[in-house]
Amino acid sequence: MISLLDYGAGNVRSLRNAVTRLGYEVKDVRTQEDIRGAARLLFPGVGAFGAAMGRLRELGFVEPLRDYLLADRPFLGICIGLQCLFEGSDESPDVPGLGVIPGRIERFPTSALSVPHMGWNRLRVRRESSLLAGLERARFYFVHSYRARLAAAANAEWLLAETDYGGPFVSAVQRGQVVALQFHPEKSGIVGLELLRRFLTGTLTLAPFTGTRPTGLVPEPGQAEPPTRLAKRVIACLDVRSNDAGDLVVTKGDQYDVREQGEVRNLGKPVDLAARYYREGADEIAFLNITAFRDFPLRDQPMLEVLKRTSEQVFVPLTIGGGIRAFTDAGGHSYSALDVADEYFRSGADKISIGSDAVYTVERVRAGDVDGRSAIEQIAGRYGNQAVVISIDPRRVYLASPEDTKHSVIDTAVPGPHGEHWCWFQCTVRGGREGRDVDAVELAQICERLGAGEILLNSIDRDGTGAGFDLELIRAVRAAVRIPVIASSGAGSPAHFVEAFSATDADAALAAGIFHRREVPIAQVKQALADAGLPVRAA
Ligand code: 1PR
Repeated sequence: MISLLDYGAGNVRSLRNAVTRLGYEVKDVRTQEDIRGAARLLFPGVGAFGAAMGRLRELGFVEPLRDYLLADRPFLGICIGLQCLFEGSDESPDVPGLGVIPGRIERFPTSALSVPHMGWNRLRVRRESSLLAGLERARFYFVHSYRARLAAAANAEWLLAETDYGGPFVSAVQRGQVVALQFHPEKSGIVGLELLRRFLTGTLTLAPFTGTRPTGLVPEPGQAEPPTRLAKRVIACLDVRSNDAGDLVVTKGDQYDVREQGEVRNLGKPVDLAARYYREGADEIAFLNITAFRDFPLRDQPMLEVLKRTSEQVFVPLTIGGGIRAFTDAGGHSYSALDVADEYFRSGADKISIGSDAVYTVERVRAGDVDGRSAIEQIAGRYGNQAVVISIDPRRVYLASPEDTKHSVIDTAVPGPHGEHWCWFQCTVRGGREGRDVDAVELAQICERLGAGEILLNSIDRDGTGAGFDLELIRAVRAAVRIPVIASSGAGSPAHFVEAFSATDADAALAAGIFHRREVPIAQVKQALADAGLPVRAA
């Protein structure tokens, strides 16, 4: 029996699923007594530092939790669950942390880095621990905008592992049976499950802290290890919709047209395909409910069921998009975009993606209609920025002269039908059916300002063509924002992934058709990236 400290701030379904998968039962902590009586306590902090600490305080959990930690009883904190152990965080400067570990949590500098630090990175293990033995070379999934810095004298005795991202930060701490991780073992595939299993099963061993030198903080001369590098992510995307027989299928369009001789293309069953991509080494899986703009997703029970079943067997991040917007049903009952997102998170999503509604929001912002209640702000406020992806569906609009538009224009090497070499990237809504007067660069910038954590950058021109990613589009958007950008649409070969990562600063690349049709295995893409010297998580 494992006690789970879920204080209701966000989605911890992934962790529940992982623990259940390992054969343990989860008991929710509801009272102070539950903390005092726990045999093993899991604390997957979610959301913002201030909200997490505020909730612990409201529930009267701070003192029992401190007592539990100081008594060296088995504890595993994850992400914010690590940060809360420190004295405080710049994320919520007036809110004290649990103060068990000396030091403060600071934001990553955004000047030269994509923030959040999102994706698969390595650890430099600084002390021998049975928790990490043999996993020293493994990659784990991180997603966070704040981090604990190493502070030699103050917290060296806690340091278990460090990771580099714009300099070193604390990625794991341990003292006796108390462990906390900045990364998410429940989203780190097989190695993450193995790490969780070690915590759940035995008594952890840890080499003693000698105190002679702050372990690992200052490498001995000549012993400096190379910095760890964040891997470029490879994402498999499943466009899902009902076919004409009413079955939910994975489909795939050519430039967003998913019908072939009048029929919706059927490329497989969503849960089976997602599970296959997980086994084959996809770093993330995305589902896009592509006809959700017509229907109300909360009534789409089969889609929610697909999510639930997928999250029980896929232990890498799961993104769901489609239909995230406010809605009033036939009975006059109104639902907010947050209500829809809540249901997606409850069903197993780690991130949600917003398409059409983001375009309408940007139009409103531009018109000065700003009330702080956009879907992006509401969902990021509740689940954190990293949980909000903006899916952009742009199409090239060619111009004879850059003066012909007020939008961000590029001088393109891919000329238009009449030899035009100027173009802008027009955002569309409703699955590419309708162009709007917003360009992709402006959309990305405004959404970032509102709190989006990542951009999924499709291209209607390249979708399903196998002609390679639209590098000019990726460069234009990447240069305009600090949040991670996923290159999408047009992958036809492993070389296209290498090109996307070598010729642009994309953080991740996504493909659909080549994976569904088994033309290129994910492992082959990873191998090509590794051969090109790019950091990847082995498939
Ligand atoms: O507008 O919030 O309801 O979200 C709808 C979502 O569904 C959006 O994210 C939109 O991109 C997606 N969508 C809508 N219609 C289609 C369609 O294809 N008819 N799919 C669609 C978009 C694009 C990619 C695709 C890549 C890679 N799919 O995600 O997977 O282009 O394909 P490739 O590797 O085969 O080239 P809302």
